[in-house]
Amino acid sequence: MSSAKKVNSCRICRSKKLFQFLDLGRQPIPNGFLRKENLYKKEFRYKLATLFCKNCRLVQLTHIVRPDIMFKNYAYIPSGAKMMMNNFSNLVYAANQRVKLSKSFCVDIGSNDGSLLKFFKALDAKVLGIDPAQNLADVAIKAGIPTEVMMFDEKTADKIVKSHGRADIITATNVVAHINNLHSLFKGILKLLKDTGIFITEFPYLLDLIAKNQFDTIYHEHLSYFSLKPWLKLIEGYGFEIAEAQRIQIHGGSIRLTHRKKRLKRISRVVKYLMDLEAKQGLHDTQALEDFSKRIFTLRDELRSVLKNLKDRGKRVVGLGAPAKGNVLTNFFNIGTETLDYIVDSTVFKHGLFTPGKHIPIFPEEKLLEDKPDYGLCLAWNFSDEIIRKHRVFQKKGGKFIIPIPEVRII
Ligand code: JHZ
Ligand code: ZN
Repeated sequence: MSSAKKVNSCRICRSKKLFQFLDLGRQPIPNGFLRKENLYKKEFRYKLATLFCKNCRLVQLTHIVRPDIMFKNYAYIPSGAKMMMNNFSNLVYAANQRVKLSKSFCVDIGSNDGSLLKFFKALDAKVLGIDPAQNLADVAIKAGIPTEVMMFDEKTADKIVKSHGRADIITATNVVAHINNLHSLFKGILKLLKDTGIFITEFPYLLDLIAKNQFDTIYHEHLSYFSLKPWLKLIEGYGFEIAEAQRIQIHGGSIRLTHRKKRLKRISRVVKYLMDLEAKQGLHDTQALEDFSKRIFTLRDELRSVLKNLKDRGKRVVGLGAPAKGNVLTNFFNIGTETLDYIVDSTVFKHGLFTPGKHIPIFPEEKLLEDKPDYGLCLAWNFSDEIIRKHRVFQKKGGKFIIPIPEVRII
């Protein structure tokens, strides 16, 4: 496979009736943070645009960047945000209500630094992480979370069953959107999960993404943007049903789904309710998506004009958080070091690096208080409450926050 491949048919239903609705241009990979010595090198850029499948309604990217380019050495860890850890603890609490965790076997797909599995382990479950990023697996293993460095699919599922046996619980948080072959994923889950087992997943929910202008969640890593309608079609093909669906706050609005082997004749009331809501919001049609696209261009003009006004008045602005989504926003809105002096972020891995595309330097969060800029543009807007709380001394000393999404707000 060359470094990027064009999508010609839908990932779930194989239909070729694909409608393009938002074009974010050519962008570098979203977690492609750069070392200083590499800044002069040419960065690869890949088209970033979205398609809507008129048959099953799955929203998906027009191009797939080769996964090893994006995931072998990964800069993102969830454990830098308290909100993430609370969410994981909550997931494990809910799982424990369904399956007695003590002595059960839990496999986490996309296990990152082992943050989620630590909560399962604390309840005496046997755990195994699966992740293609060697740098993060090393961190997890050091922390006592056994981890296999691999991508999960039908073939690797066989290997895991052979060496570890079948699982009582499989989790996959913020990772199914990253997987191209969803059919191989589900074939793998069928092999690995016991008949009595449950599969829990979380992903950003398309309903929130569209309603709250979260265009910067759209990046090369996220190949699919799910609503329940296409998701249900996918899981029913593998004999699963949704035993529980819960909208959660994480990442600006996600959905947590608990699956089990199909028992009921009909879909549950909550799933039906959510699918009706999706239809009402126009997600099963193209109009709402086209309107969303237009709103993003208005948002771009608004944010650029607020920032220009501040710069004209001699104010100093920095970025708060260097998430992948921040790189989409700064690249698409064309906001670089002429506007943001630097970005502060809690992730040690990102310190001393520069953002892809705009080359904005990243520093530890302590710099904010030492340097006292006038404004902080909250690029990790999904954690804005936590970030504002953390930087209350900056605020007390006159610092202000700019929240760019869903619309520009100054606090
Ligand atoms: P955050 C993540 O994307 C990861 P990203 C992943 N790509 C995914 O699928 C989506 O979510 C849904 C920093 N921070 O989570 C830490 C502070 O500096 O929004 C992170 O670098 N101070 C798998 O990369 C960034 O912000 C703080 O107080 O778009 C947040 O990244 C807090 C709370 C965070 O992710
Ligand atoms: Zn489709």
